[in-house]
This record gives sequence, C-alpha cells and structure tokens, in this order.
Amino acid sequence: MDLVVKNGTVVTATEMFQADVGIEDGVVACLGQFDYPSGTPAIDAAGRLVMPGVIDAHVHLEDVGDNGTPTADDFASGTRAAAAGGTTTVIDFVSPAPGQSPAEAAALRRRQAESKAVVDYALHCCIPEAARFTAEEAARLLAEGISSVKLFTVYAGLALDTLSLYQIMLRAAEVGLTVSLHAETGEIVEHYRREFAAAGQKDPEYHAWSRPWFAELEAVQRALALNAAAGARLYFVHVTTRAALEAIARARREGQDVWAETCPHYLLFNESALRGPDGGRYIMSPPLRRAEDLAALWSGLAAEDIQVVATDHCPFPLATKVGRPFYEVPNGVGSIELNFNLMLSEGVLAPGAARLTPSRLAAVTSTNPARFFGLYPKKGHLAPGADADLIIVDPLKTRTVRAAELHGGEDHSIYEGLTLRGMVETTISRGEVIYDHGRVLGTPGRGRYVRRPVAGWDRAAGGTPV
Ligand code: DUC
Ligand code: ZN
Ligand code: ZN
Repeated sequence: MDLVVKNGTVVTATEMFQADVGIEDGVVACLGQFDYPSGTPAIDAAGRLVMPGVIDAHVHLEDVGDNGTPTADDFASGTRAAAAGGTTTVIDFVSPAPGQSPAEAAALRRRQAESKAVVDYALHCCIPEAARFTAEEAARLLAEGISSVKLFTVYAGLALDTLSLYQIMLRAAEVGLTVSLHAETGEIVEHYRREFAAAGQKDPEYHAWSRPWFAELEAVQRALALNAAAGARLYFVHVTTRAALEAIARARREGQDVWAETCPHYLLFNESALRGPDGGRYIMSPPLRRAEDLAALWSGLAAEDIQVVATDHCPFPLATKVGRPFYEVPNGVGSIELNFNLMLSEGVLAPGAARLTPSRLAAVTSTNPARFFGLYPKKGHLAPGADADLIIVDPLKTRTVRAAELHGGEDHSIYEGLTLRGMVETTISRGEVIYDHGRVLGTPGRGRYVRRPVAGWDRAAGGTPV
C-alpha cells in the first residue's frame, strides 16, 4: 500500500460512510476497514469529508477570446489552480482552424497541454461546419480519444445553421459521439448588439439586454426538436434560465437523452452585478439572469433536472474587462479553483440553505460528468479499481476569497471578498498528493491525457444508468 487516507467520511454520489481509503499504484485498492503494514504513509482525515476529485467538464485554457484577447490561464496556470481547488480532471476544447481536420487539430491541441498539465485532461472537439464532420473524421476523433463534439448556435465562425446542427446530431448519434451545445440564437444576439452600439448604449448591463432569455430558449427548443429526430446524446452547456431548464426537463421526461449543465456564476450572481461600477467584470455569455432564474437553477440541481456543475472557466485580465463598451469586453470569468468550494459553501453548508446533500454535490461535480463524458468508473468514483483521484475537505473551516491568493493567472476574481464555508485541504491525483494545505505540489507535465470512449460505455459494462 502506498498511501492510506484514514478515519475520513467518504462521500460518493449515493452514500456517506466512515472508511479508510487504501491507495496502491495510483488506484484505490481498498475502501473500508482493512489492515496495512505499520509505516505505510497515512493522512488522518478525521472530521473531514473524502470525496471523488472534481471533474470540470467545461474549461477554456490557453484559448483566445473576443477581439483576440488571450485567456489569463494557460494549461499550466489553469491546471495548477484546478489542483488547488480539488479538481483532478478537466475537459478543455480543440477548435479546428478553417479547413483543418478536427482530428489533426485535436492531436496538436493535446501536445500543447502535454508538458504543462498538472491534472489529467481530456478534450471536446468544436465542429464549425457539418461538411467537415464526415464519418471518417468522426472515427478519427474517437481514435484520438475524443467522444464529444461541441456545437454553437452563436458566434461568427462557429454558429451552425439549423440544417447543419441537425446533420451533425445525426452523424453523432450514428457513431455514438455526445453533442454539447452552446444554445443562444446568434441572429437575435447580433441584432441587439448592433442596435445598442448604434444607439451608444455601451454599459455592461446592455450585454444582458443583448442576449435575452428567449434567445437561449429558442436555441434550446430548436435543438431539442432536431434531436427528437436525430437521437444523439445531448448536453446543454451553461443553462441559465428557468424557461430553458423546463424545456430540457420536459424533453428528458419524454425520453430524450439530454443533460443540463450550469456554472457557479449563474448560481451566485444575478444581472444586477452588471449595473455595478465594475459591471464589465461580470460579462460572460450567456449573461447573468434574474433572481427567479437563480432560484430555479438551485431547485433544478436538487431535483436532478441539472446534472452537472462545470465552470466555463475563461478568465481575462481586469484591464480587458472594465472601462470598455460591453461589445468589446472578452466574454468569460474564472472559477476553476473556487468551483467546488463555492458549491460546497453555498449549496451544502450555508445555514438555512441546504440546497444539496454532500452526495448530490459529489454527483454534480464529479460522478455525473464522469458518466456523461465517458470517464466513469475510472474517474468520478471512489471505489476499488478507480483512479485514486480524491479530495480531503474540512467542512468546518472558512476562508475569504482573495484573488491574490489564488493559484491561477487571473489578476482579479468576481468572488473577491466572499467568505466561503468549508475548504479543500488536500487533492490527490492518481495517488499523488498534488495540493496540500495551500501548496500546489503537482508539477506541470504530470497530468495525463485521458482518452474517452463513446458515451454510455459504463452502461454497456454494467454501470448504473443515470
Ligand atoms: N461564454 C462562452 O460561451 N465561452 C467562454 C466564455 C463565455 O462567457
Ligand atoms: Zn459557451
Ligand atoms: Zn465555454
């Protein structure tokens, strides 16, 4: 035995129990009460929660945002921050250049991360044109270990028209690839952006007005209608409104294999943040919504209408976020390091809130994304045979967020000054302690690329359907 995490309360997506966790060769070897040789390295987790390492299924590291602005995190700083927040696997993106083969772009993107990643990483592949998603390309993507494509209905160069969306869904269903979708209707957004710019309405709050709730709902409903015929596994990234969530929940009840993700910022802030003096810091897309929508998202998480929390981590320097017209601000905020702590604090530990049980927290931050994206049961699970990706959490500690103390490249944080309950003390990745009490110990390049087989493989192997 290489390491024992002893005396902790193990939290899985379905249960909580007192157990020791024995780790050997990077894998969970035993769970429960077992003997081990004296002198075995051990961490005493008494009074702590021991949970599966977080899987952040939606991050943008080393990417380029609007107006060519580079993100504040590359693979090294972003995954260092991930480790400090309890995240042991991230799923980033590959965006093929015009005319480039998706599989070729994927191989290059993987190499870009190779020498830098502190935690394990996988990739989704953006498909900006139906014609490029041939059966052969789909097979090559699967051979690269990529089992999900990312589609958009907005953003020049990425937005797909209705027929293309349908054709890609059909192809994805045929080969078993999962479809992730950013659902906002581009025509509506572009129209309002132009109108507001022409009228000199430049303040951050117009960002929200330019991307109204019905633009999200229209794109969600259209995608659901197309997928009712195409039959792909469909995943809506960053769902923000009650209306969109209700449409997705209805489609699930009608039998579609469709999942919803939301992000911490949509659960913690409402649109009023955009009206503050530094409202530009809160510009992301879709935009922050009304308080009623926040309440619906929390209820949706508890009721299992939302299955995944991921960050859409896409931070930019403060100087690019404030003092500009909203249409020149790069979209995105950072939360790769705070994600789990935010959800623990506001979802589980906040007095009177108790929106989520600890097991539901494990499900939405780890087990469910592992299941949906083909990582389970190797990841997202605390059981013998799984990778020893786990976190030790002290539920009694509190912290106040200071951007200067975070481990990534962002020079500010929309969570600055927020006091959070609970704290990740230790992060273990494949049996190695990569973060401990404030210090990142994992080195760049130790993170491994994770190949993901087609979605649903765990069911074929006898796993429990979600
Ligand atoms: N919205 C996106 O769609 N991508 C990255 C950041 C953002 O705010
Ligand atoms: Zn998006
Ligand atoms: Zn995104």
